[in-house]
Amino acid sequence: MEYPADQIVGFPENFLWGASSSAFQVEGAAEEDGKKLSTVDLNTRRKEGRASSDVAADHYHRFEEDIDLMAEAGFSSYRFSISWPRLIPDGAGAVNQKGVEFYHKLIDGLIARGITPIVTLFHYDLPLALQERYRGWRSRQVIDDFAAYCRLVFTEYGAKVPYFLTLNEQNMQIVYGDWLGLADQGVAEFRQSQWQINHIMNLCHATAVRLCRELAPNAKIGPVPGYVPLYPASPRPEDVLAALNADEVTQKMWLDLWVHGEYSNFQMRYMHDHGTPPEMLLGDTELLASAPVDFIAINNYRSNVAAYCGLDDQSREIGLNKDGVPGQFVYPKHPGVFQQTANPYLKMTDWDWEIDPMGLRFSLRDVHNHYQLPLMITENGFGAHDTLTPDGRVHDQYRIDYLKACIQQVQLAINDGVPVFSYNPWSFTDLISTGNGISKRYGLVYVNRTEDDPLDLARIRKDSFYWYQSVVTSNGRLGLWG
Ligand code: BGP
Repeated sequence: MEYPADQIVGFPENFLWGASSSAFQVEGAAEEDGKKLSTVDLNTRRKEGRASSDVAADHYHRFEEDIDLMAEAGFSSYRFSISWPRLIPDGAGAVNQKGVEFYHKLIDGLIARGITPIVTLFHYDLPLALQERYRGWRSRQVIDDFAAYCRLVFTEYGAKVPYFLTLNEQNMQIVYGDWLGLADQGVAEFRQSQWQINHIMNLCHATAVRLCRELAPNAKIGPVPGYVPLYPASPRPEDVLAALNADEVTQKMWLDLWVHGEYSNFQMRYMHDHGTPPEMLLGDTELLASAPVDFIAINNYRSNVAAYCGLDDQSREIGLNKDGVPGQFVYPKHPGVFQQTANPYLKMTDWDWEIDPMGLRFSLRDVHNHYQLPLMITENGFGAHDTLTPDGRVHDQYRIDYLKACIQQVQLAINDGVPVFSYNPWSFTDLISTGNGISKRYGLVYVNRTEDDPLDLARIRKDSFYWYQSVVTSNGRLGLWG
């Protein structure tokens, strides 16, 4: 729908404006004050020539300065994750009081500044000890250990935090395979066990929802999928069905389960044909069915195109662009299901991500049409090679252009009737990317460091900071349409 300018409603008065981060990408202090390593910490260390999570953006030591800057920007929300191995260094057993105190200070500091904490329980940082002890997500033991961790989080912070998120982008962790170290014995082995891993993650998700109800009854909890609209390559029915397939097998399968509490016939069939279906034990079905969510949080950066892929075609794994030189992305092929292709109508970032603000509105409409739940946006952003210019500034007009177009689309989705209640772009300060160190920057605030030298880690407000500040402080009345 298009609307005349005078018919575009504003953002609701209590709309939450903020930004987003995750522990291993922003905190640093990877082995300090009792914290031990996570699987993803180790992963970042293995990426040659890339900044690791050892220092990252040093938020652990500079969080007061960072939340002062958030207050200056006028934020009313901040989405971040708690590090499991900072709270329970070995994944199970002894609690690290210094870690517990750190998040109390962070949460109290936010609340004192009028900023609502939105807390992710798990953002890729599985305690390394659990990977070494029983291969992490491959063992059902992780469900009990995750439950103990969640119990600690809800008991300590549940009265202060109104919104919790379960496992960040569980769907993408499975779809991308070897992206974050899940394929520790190769992609072929991972593909055989992926549905078992995913099932165990689903049980962890459901366990977290149930514990939240019990221990933090005033808080709301929801899942946070990576959401990528899937457009058909053409009106050819084969392509349209391929897009439907792609949508199901990369995201709707997960959302259906989290919202409806059971695997659909389609999912069961797909899991059976692509790997090994999960082992269902007594009580699993009941657990999954007993954990309806309160809202859905979505992370959206781009859209994809799907085309027909015949059964006799060669299968091909996705290949992410990891160095920011355009043209590296490898489009995956799933014979009999779909293949991903380029979108001739959209420009791409240097990392070959389609630039598609309207895709955000599409996502919000699509998810709300299917599930009829309130929505928040927990990630959306523009990764770029930013430059600190001789005037001591970062002129990131490209990021302003992108975020402005995205927020316009959020406003239009609200006009369409979608109940969106919070927007948190990725990221507040620069932080380390999942695969590209510090070279792929997303922040509204520049962090002065290079890949191999932490320099002074100074915080420098980018042009996008000032622009976003005007949007936030005017509740979207300034900076969007003029
Ligand atoms: C999301 C992750 C984030 C973040 C973001 C940008 O999928 O939840 O952790 O990193 O993507 O991705 P990247 O860092 O690879 O550019």
